[in-house]
Amino acid sequence: MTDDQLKLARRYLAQAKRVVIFTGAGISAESGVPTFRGSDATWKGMPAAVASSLGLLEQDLTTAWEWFDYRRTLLKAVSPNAAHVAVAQAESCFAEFLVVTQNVDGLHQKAGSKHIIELHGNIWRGRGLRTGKRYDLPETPLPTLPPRGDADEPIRPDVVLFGEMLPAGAFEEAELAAMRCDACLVIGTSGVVYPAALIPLAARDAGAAVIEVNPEATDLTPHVTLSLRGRAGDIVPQLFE
Ligand code: BV8
Repeated sequence: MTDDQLKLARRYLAQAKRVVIFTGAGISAESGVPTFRGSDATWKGMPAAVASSLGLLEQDLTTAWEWFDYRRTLLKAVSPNAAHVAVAQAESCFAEFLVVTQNVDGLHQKAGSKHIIELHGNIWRGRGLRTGKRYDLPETPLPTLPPRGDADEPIRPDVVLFGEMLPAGAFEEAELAAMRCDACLVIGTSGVVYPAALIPLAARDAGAAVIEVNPEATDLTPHVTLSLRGRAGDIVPQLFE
């Protein structure tokens, strides 16, 4: 990232009244959370996209929970990084400010962000298989797999698996915010997962400045206003200074 690019990005944000922050696994990388498509993205020989698939959960709920509870134990030890904190602190500086995240790690909440849409759910919650009732599951490792809810109903992770619909209304609410915003900051996503990846494109189509922060070029790079090469923890705090 050059000084001129940083100045331009800061100007776009300074002039914005309504901001959407769209995040992916990369914003949590510097907290020590493995990304999905990095070299570390396999578990028991399965790629993350298989371990996080509806097929595996339907076939073997216990193994699906072993995968999710393994990630929960990793997450228990990590904290939000400078990028999460900068995003949380920026919230009060704008008339409208919304975090739209693909992540399920809860680190935006931990950093203090208040206005968040979790497009893919949250790894710290479960959902009853029969009733759909949601349960907070803060304890990890879980005492029994799968965890049980009221009337001993089995509980599944309250996350959106590959092949599943997003939570009712979440995508639509995020898309509306993207179409209204003046600036959309895209942090740490490869832009390959749909329909989530449509959010920054909706912002661009509605005339917003779309600024990407990523050490690498991504599928979204050709569509953004400005692509800042570098790590979220280094760049994002500078954008809101
Ligand atoms: C749907 C929750 C339709 C679970 C996640 C074939 C079969 C089945 C489905 C499909 C298929 N082909 C296409 C699909 C659709 C599929 C999809 O898009 N697949 C992709 C992979 C091709 N989408 C779905 O299945 C979605 N549902 O389509 O339903 C439907 C219609 C009718 C009826 C029924 C269904 C649901 C998708 C949601 C999946 N769940 N998470 C869990 O966490 O286990 S998505 C998962 O990937 C995570 O949430 C993750 O965040 C997300 C997206 O990935 P990224 O966040 O971008 O992470 P990635 O590792 O890819 O990239 C990290 C980036 O960070 C990199 O660019 C890297 O350079 C950068 N980075 C690294 N370090 C840093 C950094 N950036 C900044 N700073 C750093 N330090």
